Amino acid sequence: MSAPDGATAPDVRTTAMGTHFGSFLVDSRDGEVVAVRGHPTDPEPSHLGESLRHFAENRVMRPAVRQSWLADGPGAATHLRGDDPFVEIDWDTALDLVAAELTRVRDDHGNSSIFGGSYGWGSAGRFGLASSQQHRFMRFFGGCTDQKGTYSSAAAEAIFPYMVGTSYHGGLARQTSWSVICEHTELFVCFGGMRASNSHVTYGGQGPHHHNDWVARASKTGVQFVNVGPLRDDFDKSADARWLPIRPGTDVALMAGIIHTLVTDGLADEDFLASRCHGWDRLRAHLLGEGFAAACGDWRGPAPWASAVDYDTPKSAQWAAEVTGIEADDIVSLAHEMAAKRTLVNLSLSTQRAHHGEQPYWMALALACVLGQVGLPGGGYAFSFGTQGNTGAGQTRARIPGLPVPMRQPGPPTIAVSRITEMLERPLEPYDFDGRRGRFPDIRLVYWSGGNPFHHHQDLNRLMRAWRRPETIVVQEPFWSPVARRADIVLSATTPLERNDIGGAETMLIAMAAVAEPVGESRDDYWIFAHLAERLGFGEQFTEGRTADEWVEVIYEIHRAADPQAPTYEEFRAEGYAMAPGKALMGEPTQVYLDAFRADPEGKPLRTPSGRIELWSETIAGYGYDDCPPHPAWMEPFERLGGAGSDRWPLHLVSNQPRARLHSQYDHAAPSQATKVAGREPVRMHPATAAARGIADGDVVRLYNDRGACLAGAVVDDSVMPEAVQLSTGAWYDPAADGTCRAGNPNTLTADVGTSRLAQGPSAHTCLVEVERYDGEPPPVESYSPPEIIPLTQS
Ligand SMILES: Nc1nc2c(c(=O)[nH]1)N[C@H]1C(S)=C(S)[C@@H](COP(=O)(O)OP(=O)(O)OC[C@H]3O[C@@H](n4cnc5c(=O)[nH]c(N)nc54)[C@H](O)[C@@H]3O)O[C@H]1N2
Ligand SMILES: Nc1nc2c(c(=O)[nH]1)N[C@H]1C(S)=C(S)[C@@H](COP(=O)(O)OP(=O)(O)OC[C@H]3O[C@@H](n4cnc5c(=O)[nH]c(N)nc54)[C@H](O)[C@@H]3O)O[C@H]1N2
Ligand SMILES: [Mo]
Repeated sequence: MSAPDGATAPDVRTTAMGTHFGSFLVDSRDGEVVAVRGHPTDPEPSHLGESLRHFAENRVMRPAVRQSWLADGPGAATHLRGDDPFVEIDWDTALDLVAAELTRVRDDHGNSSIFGGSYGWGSAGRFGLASSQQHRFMRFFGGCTDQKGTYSSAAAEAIFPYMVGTSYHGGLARQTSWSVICEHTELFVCFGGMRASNSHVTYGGQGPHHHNDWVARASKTGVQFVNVGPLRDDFDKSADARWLPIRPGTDVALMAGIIHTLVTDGLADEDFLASRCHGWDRLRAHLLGEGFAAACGDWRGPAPWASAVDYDTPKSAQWAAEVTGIEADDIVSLAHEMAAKRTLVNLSLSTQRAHHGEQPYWMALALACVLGQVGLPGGGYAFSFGTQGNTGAGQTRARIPGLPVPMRQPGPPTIAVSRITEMLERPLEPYDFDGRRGRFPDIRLVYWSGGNPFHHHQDLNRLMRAWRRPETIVVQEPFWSPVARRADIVLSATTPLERNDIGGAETMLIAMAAVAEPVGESRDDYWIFAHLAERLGFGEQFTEGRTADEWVEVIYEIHRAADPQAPTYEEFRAEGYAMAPGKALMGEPTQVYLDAFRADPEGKPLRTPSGRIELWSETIAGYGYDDCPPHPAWMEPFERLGGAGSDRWPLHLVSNQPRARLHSQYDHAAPSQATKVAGREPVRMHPATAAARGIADGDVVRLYNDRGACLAGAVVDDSVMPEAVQLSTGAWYDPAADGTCRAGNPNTLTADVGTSRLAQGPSAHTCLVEVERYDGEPPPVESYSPPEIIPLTQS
């Protein structure tokens, strides 16, 4: 593309790059990135772009095999995964090894014994996305055990169809627009706040950033934000949000207390509840504490949830105060204010990444229904504002095609994505998932590309033990990341900066262009899978005879066939980007969530069994789960402040998304490293919390519970409620011999428990800990330098 303003010298080349955190212009000289600038269309580019300058650091230079595996074959000394040195090998040898191992495992144990779910964010390229590459490869290979759902929104995804008859992701695109909010909303109550840094990111490619601009505009037009959550700064100061600190994991109790107040004070919108909701009578009986018979008496099947739900205690403001730590008077006045004003109730995803995470999304919908404002301009129910970039900005994703992935084979099973440790621990044992009873497969080989389970999974020391069970683990990774170090065979992959691709940035296509030759002997994921496919006899099927660059062009042409106004491929590459006109209209800038249903509930029913919003689900009742009742309900989580575990572990761990990186990506690079305290991930705590433990700003501290421990650098800050500590995710897992992570990864502390048998989602945000000052010389962090490598020439 032509050099736009800002290119500094004639030998500097400017190319475009699309990422999950926005689009950028990359200035490079001789394959080195000299500057990363926000795309001209982006009013507020993310500072995360700076990380791209570090794409060549800490790289896997060529294929490498764990020494014991190379010497003694599959299953050798698996307890040394993560400790063994790696032996470099050439590509031919590596591809032969992997092809032979895939064949052996498939022939001896069947396709189900290969786990190829490969969860993770990888690249934002429509062609290069490693997980699509891998799925295409695995499906031509005959299939593998796959995964369903996400770490992001599993519980919301599971409960949505039962509540409103649409998918969670379908609902995302239909969110009430900011322009409507600015005009009509008076009170915007946000469970989990609206963290500005989180809104930098959208899976698959973030377009121009508009979130902060909208928040500022809304604030100026008089929208009062309420931040319900453990951190004051989950809202930018400029939004002037009212902070309501709550014990994390107790939002459902607060919502129940508000509903109870509305009902007993005669403020419930009984017309709306009667005409547009199904099951309100039952839910009301439950919340008023009228007993099981009043709430569920006419249910004829077994009701195992009855033992987990309290039907006898009224869920009054007083009751809610004891659970949440919020004063009863404050709950009552919030309830009255919500009823008096045009009120929008928003949930971040954090509220559902917790034990019984299905319930906050369901109870918040019930609350919006009791207020009777669902479907009114600026009122009702909202989600993902502040969780994902540009929610409500009237700008949705154009359908930009990607690499075609064949249908899944019927044979091998699908597990809930975050049940991986259990799957490895309990082969062939049964488990429940969303109304089905399945059996865990007997996994012999794990194949991963574009994700980092030693970032994303909970209770990493437990995962580490389960990770010893498969005979072979293959990982495709550009960097010596925590998962690469724990593989048997590492195939060195390129980053998006070493290949051409198409980025789909919401309503924009980005002509992602290589700025450098592949680092070392790394190869594109496509090249790797294509060469494996050739060895396995389906090369032609996998590649269709195309090079990577030819595929990129074909994908563009598929897009162009659907959009005749799109420029030619050559024009697109020369310009560096193209808009996808027309498709922007998918996200009407003045839309209101569920307005059509509200206006005409008979004519435009929801796709639920009753055609209405379901506050009671006959289908869920039929599942007979003890941990997911057929109506929204407060259920005690396995631990919480003021509840189970808090006598020994008095602090709640908030392991939220990091500001300075994307999950674990580029944690080794300068922007993320600049945020470290005492060389470790910063942990924020209230001055009183620090003082009570003799902790000062900058100290190395140890966080611990029964599951594990990690070190971190203390930051004393009164933006954190006194009973919580905040340690963001993503520090590169660096366990010492006793499992203590020296870098500060919170997933050494979190529990690996499914949200319920419905969603089986991750419960990362349900976690109690204690913190102490670390006295003595803290051990150095080792995860940012490569493991011990025996170079190719010596092996
Ligand atoms: N405690 C706690 N844990 C959490 C969460 C939480 O809130 N609390 N949040 C969860 C959530 S919402 C998510 S989405 C997950 C995220 O978990 P992941 O998506 O697994 O995390 P990433 O660090 O983005 O991992 C992407 C990996 O892909 C690699 N990669 C990048 N580009 C390429 C490429 O082109 N090719 C290949 N082969 N590899 C590439 C990167 O180097 C990196 O190792 O974490 C979850 N974990
Ligand atoms: N910069 C950056 N942005 C990101 C990402 C990233 O890695 N980096 N990851 C992206 C991804 S994959 C996802 S899924 C989204 C996730 O988006 P979310 O799930 O919304 O994000 P979190 O950061 O986990 O949580 C947001 C806030 O919720 C609060 N919170 C935690 N637990 C509770 C609770 O029980 N109740 C209440 N009321 N509040 C609570 C915390 O204070 C936290 O700061 O973020 C995306 N945005
Ligand atoms: Mo996520």
